[in-house]
Amino acid sequence: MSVTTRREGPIAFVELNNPPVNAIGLAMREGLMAALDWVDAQEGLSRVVLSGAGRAFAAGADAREFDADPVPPHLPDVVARIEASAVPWIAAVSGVALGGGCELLLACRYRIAAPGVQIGMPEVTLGVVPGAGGTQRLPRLIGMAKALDMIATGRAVTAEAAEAMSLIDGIADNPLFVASHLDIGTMELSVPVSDLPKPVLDADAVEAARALAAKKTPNQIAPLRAIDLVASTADMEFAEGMATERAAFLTLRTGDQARALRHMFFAERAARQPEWIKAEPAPIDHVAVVGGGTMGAGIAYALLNAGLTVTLLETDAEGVARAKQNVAKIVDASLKRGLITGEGAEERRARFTASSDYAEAAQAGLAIEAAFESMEVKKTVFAKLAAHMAEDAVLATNTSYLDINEIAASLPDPSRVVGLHFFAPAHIMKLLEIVRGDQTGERGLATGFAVAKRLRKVPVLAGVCDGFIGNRILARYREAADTVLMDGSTPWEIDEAMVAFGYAMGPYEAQDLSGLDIAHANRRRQDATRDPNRRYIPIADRMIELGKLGKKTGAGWYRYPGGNGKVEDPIVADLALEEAHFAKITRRDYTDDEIRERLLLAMINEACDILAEGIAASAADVDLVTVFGYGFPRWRGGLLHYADSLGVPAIVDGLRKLAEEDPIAWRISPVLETCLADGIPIRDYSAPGA
Ligand code: T1G
Repeated sequence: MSVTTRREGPIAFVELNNPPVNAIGLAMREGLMAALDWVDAQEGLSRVVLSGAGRAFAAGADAREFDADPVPPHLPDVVARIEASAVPWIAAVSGVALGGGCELLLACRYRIAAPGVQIGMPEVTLGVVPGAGGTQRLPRLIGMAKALDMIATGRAVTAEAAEAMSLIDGIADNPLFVASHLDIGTMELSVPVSDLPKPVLDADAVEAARALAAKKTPNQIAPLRAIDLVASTADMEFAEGMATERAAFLTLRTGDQARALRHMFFAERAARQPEWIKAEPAPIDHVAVVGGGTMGAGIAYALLNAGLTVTLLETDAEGVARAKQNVAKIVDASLKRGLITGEGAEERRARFTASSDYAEAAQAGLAIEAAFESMEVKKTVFAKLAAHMAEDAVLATNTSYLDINEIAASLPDPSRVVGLHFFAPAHIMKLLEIVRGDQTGERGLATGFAVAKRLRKVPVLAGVCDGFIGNRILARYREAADTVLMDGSTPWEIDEAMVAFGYAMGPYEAQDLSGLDIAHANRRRQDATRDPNRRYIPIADRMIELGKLGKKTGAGWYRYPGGNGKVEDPIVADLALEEAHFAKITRRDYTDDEIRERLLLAMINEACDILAEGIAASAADVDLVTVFGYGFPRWRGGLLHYADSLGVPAIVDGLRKLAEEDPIAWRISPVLETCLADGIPIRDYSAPGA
């Protein structure tokens, strides 16, 4: 039952009940209409108290319905009936009241909330605008500036903030009790919000909202549309405003951006431990981290942030001191940014120790190795961990590229080894690749998913290959970029083309941040297995020879005078010209579209091979990796959701044309051939035997 009704004397109770978060689907809208009919049929009611069962008031409209045509009763009509009810509706809010849930609030004549609630209109995060009167009622109730901030950013507000802006009328530990004991007879109920005067146009706030949207959500349509709708309330009559809002909502929800953002919303929630993993995870209350460098310190802090106890292991006293300093720096930075309190910092410090004595980690149920990227170093570390920790402790490596099968094979029990690939900065980036070695046992995998859940990371199961899912795709992205660079472009033209696509930064600026030496080490590691017939672009190697390692050396693909903003470097442009000359290449200009086509098709092609090999379990997993680990624009839905929006035929056509230039580099993935032959999107492909 989605809506339950009951009566106690003159008080009617209507409860939203669609676990887990009272998403407002068709059944709930029908239930509310039935409740309104029931209320209308009652005699002697003083009020209707509206509440939500469980941990939410209502999480908003059921986004799973947005792909289908809307089915009446429509939520704006339900909201309008509540607002027009002869018997005043009183909202008793606990948990969250988001989107349509907040719009139900606005239909009520009095709103009381519990401490700790979150009230907001996050529709733009799903690529739509409020569709049940939010853009019309909210500015009337709280003013244009505050309504713009909530609706254009999707940011929720606390009970206190909501009360301060008159979005709610009061805060109480037991809102249901207070709502049912209000002295309706004497108190002044708010007039129906839609009857409130139009808000005054706050042109500065509108301009500020547009500027913020351009900065925070570039290329996204919904925030700008929402701003227009809120701004128009200054002179548009309510009914006209409602019609305009509804039309905007219906148009946006079937658009590419809304489909992409909905895809990401649900893919992120579906990213959890697969059913087939039955084993119990190792205890993770106490975790050993090996290596106190950037990654190790970031991982340690992520664990501390999740309330876990961390023993960080280093090789010697100097390493221990460096590790302590690195972790302390992160704690202090979090403190300075107000992310944690002084007490929180102390509490984290109390759960952190660093030592060169592996015996101090003997009680830990899990170890995460983040030592130097050398196979010999890792084998030594794992031998010491195995010697000091319980036999059933899970031993994880954070390696980005090295073969975890080889690490595992060096231990008596290889089943306890799993890859936990964090992304820098490890305490901020949400992606966690859980790498399943040939021998990795279910306990190791279950432990990886348990860590992801505890740290609120997005877990993606990956098979063992060079670079797993994300770095393998990244390698192709960079190779395609270097090829375009060699054949006629510049790092800044290529970066600009990809920023225009929606990346926060292009491949060259990104590499300057991470350091060119990492990719260089990987190219050297791959020398022995590289296809001699595959084109090799030597420009990046020349950069290393010139000591241009990136921002950390003051110069990489760009120069960073004084360590600040990036400046195009003519030396780099000349380097490309020189290498092209040596290779007897006739360079040409590349348009932004040509650059984007090459870099995106290279990644799509590689991602399809990753699906074929079972390295990734689904296209949605590849989307999670590219968005949460590599900055692929979320509003495009991730790499393969974007590919499917292009369509397999167009992708295959594009690759075939590029293959005429270079058949080896542009060999078409068999997955694309299969999808083309079967007429299916990539998301419907399943690897043989999957
Ligand atoms: N629609 C459908 N399913 C939803 C949902 C929604 N709006 N919100 C949550 N779920 C599912 C979710 O997929 C998961 O399912 C389960 O509920 C628990 O969610 C007309 C047009 C409320 C803060 O954008 O922000 O209203 O995986 O894992 O971490 O103007 O869910 O268990 O099968 O996220 O405690 C606007 C979206 C909609 C809010 C709870 N509302 N939801 O977080 O649990 S558009 C939103 C959230 C709209 C109107 C417009 C969070 C949460 P499963 P969870 P959580």
